[in-house]
Amino acid sequence: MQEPLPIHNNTGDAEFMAQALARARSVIGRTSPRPPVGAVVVRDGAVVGVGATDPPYGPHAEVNALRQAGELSGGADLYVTLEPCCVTIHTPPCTRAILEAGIRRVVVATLDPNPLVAGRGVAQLREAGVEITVGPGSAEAQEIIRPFSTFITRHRPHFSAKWAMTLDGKIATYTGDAYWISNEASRVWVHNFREEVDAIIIGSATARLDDPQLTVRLEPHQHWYPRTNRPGGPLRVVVSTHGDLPAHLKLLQPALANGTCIIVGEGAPPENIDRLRASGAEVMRAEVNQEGLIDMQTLSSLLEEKGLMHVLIEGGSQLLGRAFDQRLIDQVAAFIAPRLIGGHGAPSPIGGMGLSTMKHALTLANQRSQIIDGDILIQGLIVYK
Ligand code: AOF
Ligand code: ZN
Repeated sequence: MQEPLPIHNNTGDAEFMAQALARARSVIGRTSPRPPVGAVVVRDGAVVGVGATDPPYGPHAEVNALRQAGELSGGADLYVTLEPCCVTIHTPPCTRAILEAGIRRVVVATLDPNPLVAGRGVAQLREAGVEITVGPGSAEAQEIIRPFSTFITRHRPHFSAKWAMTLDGKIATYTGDAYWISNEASRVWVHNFREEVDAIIIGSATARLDDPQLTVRLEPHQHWYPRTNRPGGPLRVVVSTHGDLPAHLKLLQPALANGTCIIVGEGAPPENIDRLRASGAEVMRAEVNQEGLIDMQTLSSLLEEKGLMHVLIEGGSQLLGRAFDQRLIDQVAAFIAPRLIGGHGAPSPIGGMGLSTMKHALTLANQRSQIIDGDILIQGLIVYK
């Protein structure tokens, strides 16, 4: 009599993938320029190994999970939030590690948008006789790697824009006061978002008026979920064509200058550059356009060269306007606070040239709206036509 085929119960796929996704989330903002990935090794219905992508250029998620599982990997199932890689870029291919460990089945949430992998990873494993399932948790997995997808396919960072405006559409009063528009709970939301990005960028007017710190300030209980530690937080970037930022700014004090990068125009006076460097900040020069402003495409390339996958533009109106005009904003998080201030001199979130007709107005995909303690938060991906 032939031995009956083993019955594999795959109903746990969603549950185990959820664990892998939680691992991936814990390293968002810590892996650039590589995607944050999570992996879980399951044997006889029990988790025997977990792993996430290390900071560059340590092991990938799969290798960390397989190492933890050790001998127990033989015949086990692997849940991974991104298709295992099959090429050596900085680390050996995960497909090889999976085959060497004797994994029986691999459950993948989504394929790798990297053109060097893009389906070849799962094809290689399938050919070697590994059972493959693609799909559980795909929506969440794609959301987690969205900045990486933009970065690897468009060769530029994924730009998110965040602003808080009053009910009458202003981001500051006519005198420039903006403390505070949104409420405290909304600001906690912003700090959680900052936790996930690689850099925060602002224009020089915002740097002067708001004198922000651009750091992540969260009490332990305010975190959305557990994250691995990230010394230094996101890189702070200020765009200042002339490099003439006042020396008293918080960003230029010893505690913050290290980890702050000032992007100046190629014609910025050398004494300004020297002064900024003396504060401890990094200074980079960028081309300027015909209007004498730093060219946004050059700016984007500089940030890409620094390996920054996700850059959050926190204003102001001018910088967001120029990014919008150049079709660089990929995603928005806009807070609308139930406050009114009026004034034709009070700025709105996006300046720049703008669009001439409503017919051309850009819309949002994956739109999400929520109320945070009375403020309204609208999020979405910008659809360019
Ligand atoms: C995986 N697991 O955890 C990650 C993957 O420069 P390297 O050698 O680290 O390779 C980076 C590429 O590997 C990256 O572009 C993406 O295609 C993939 N990332 N793959 O199997 C992981 N982070
Ligand atoms: Zn890999």
